[in-house]
Amino acid sequence: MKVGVAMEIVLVGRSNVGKSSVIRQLTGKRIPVGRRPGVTRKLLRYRHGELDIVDMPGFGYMAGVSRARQEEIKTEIVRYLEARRQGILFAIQVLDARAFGEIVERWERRGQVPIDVEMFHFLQELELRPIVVANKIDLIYPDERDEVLDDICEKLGMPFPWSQWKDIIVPFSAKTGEGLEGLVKLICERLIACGKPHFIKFFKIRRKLHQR
Ligand SMILES: Nc1nc2c(ncn2[C@@H]2O[C@H](COP(=O)(O)OP(=O)(O)OP(=O)(O)O)[C@@H](O)[C@H]2O)c(=O)[nH]1
Ligand SMILES: [Mg+2]
Repeated sequence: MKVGVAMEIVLVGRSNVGKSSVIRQLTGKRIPVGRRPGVTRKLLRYRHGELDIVDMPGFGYMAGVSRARQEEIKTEIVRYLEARRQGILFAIQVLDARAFGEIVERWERRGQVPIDVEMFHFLQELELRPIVVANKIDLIYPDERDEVLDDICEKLGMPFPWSQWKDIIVPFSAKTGEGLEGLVKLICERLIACGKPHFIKFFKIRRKLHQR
């Protein structure tokens, strides 16, 4: 790694799961979000001093984007992660907690490895220690959340209960901010583990947490 080159944290996930909204919550930056899948078509880089937060284009279905192009985007993401591996501190994989189970089952019925599951294993293979953000948790009734989170973990290859994987998965709502403390805690742990605890200053929430 050359001196002066920023390190990065990358956010990956299917289109429309809320990646850009999660970055908004974490940094307070006015980042474009949208209702239609495929708002972030190109990789967006938000620089804070020596840290880049990288908003990757979503993979999978996107409104008005051909299948071939969707495949290309997935390949570009994989190539990017491989090529930049040394500069990436860790990855954040965002899922739509409500939609995840059904989408995975649809892929499995077709005899295919679901793209999100493949991505999670790929991030682990690259030793990018992914944090899984189970986003849009506000759309799930509180008494159903444990079951949904158990199911997500199982589908990602981590046996239930989900509570034993709290160093990997965090329920979150980029809409209400619920779970923000849990997510920031995991980011802090990852930053400490890679010797960059001072980077936490780039997250707006740090100030909020400290004010409490
Ligand atoms: N209810 C709810 N809606 C959310 C949440 N997070 C994001 N959304 C909504 O989901 C939609 C997509 O959000 P984005 O942040 O643009 O998603 P993205 O993953 O960046 O999407 P692409 O750029 O298309 O890949 C927007 O309408 C958001 O307002 C959440 O936690 N709860
Ligand atoms: Mg986006």
